[in-house]
Amino acid sequence: MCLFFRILSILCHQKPKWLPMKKSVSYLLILIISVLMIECKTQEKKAENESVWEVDFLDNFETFNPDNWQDQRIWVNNETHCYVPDNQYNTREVSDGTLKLRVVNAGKMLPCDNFDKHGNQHPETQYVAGRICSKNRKEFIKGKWTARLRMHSNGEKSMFPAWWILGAQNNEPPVQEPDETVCWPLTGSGEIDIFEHHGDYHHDMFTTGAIESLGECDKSNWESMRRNFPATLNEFHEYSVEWEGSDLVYRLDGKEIYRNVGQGDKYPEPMFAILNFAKISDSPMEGSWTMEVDWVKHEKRKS
Ligand SMILES: [Ca+2]
Ligand SMILES: [Ca+2]
Repeated sequence: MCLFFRILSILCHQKPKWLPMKKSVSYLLILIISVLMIECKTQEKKAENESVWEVDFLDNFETFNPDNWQDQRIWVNNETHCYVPDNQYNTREVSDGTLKLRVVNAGKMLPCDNFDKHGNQHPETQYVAGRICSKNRKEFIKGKWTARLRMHSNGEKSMFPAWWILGAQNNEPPVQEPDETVCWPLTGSGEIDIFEHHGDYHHDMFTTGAIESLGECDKSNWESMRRNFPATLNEFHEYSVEWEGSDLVYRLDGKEIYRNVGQGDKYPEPMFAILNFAKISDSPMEGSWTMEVDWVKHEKRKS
């Protein structure tokens, strides 16, 4: 039974000698009951969550675990940075229980081995960045994906960090298995963005929602199902998406903020997770930008 009922029961059967005024006792009781009711509700919510979901993947980032993640070198969106592997230039640091993904100004022009989907090689650049994916490591059909993360700064021009999931048959690098042949954003290569921050337009704001496929390679509507929401980006928050019936439900710290009604069944494929920090436009930057991730989790519904 909830703690609330136990304490209330004790209070109702004991006369408090240290409070002579009947009125004061009433006020105190009301206050205590209110606090306990909130506590009771929180406990019930937690119990409800535990009865619905079962964790089948959790990475707390105590180390960089190659069974869960691989570096992803790819050139998309005409971005000016180069993704580099193995924490080069401190772009993918794991320390003190968190992952730090960074964009870093290396201070000199560097060659880049990133290729776009048409086989074009990225030109030399002074900007390097971190990007990891769970492709061919941890892939799940539906369920619930959550990450706890924060930015070290936000709202600066060209910042483009993201936490998102992508269909496992996506045909972009790295292609490691024969069935990775489906072009973005068709089914098998669908995209759901859980957290994305565009520093050119937003301050303390993030975007969440699915990308609508228009049924052809590279044809999408990225506005129809995505929305912007306020959040204190330099504090840790939990950002999640889950399949509920045929809906996709988006939560900030467990509270529903948005829903793609009837869209869940359009993403029936196994999906993998991506965490990356991109630099989306030509605006210059100095030093480094950091996105810090405490953990990533996938849960499945208990049958
Ligand atoms: Ca695969
Ligand atoms: Ca952690």
